[in-house]
Amino acid sequence: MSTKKELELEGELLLKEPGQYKVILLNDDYTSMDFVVEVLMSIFHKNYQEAEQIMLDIHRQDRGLCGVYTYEVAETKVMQVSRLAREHGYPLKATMEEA
Ligand code: TYC
Repeated sequence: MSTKKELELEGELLLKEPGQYKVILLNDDYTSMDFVVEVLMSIFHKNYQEAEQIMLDIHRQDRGLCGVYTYEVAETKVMQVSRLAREHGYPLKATMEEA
């Protein structure tokens, strides 16, 4: 059982600290490696070396962390990935999960 004080503190924390969400990029057999590097640089603000490393990790391990953001920012990045991929004819997908 939580005391009134504990519930109040919990409520304050929930108000003050928005949840953090991981944006994960998924591997597939069709998206080009160069395009994934471009996505990581343009949407997730990685430099070329970081982007290439993350892309290779995803290629080998099937998924990879692109960044941790608030819910709305994470949701926007997931949508930007699917839009850019669709525009270029690639099936690349990103998902988000609670950090
Ligand atoms: N597996 C892809 C290929 O061999 C490259 C790739 C890497 C695709 C990362 C998606 O999130 C991805 N062309």
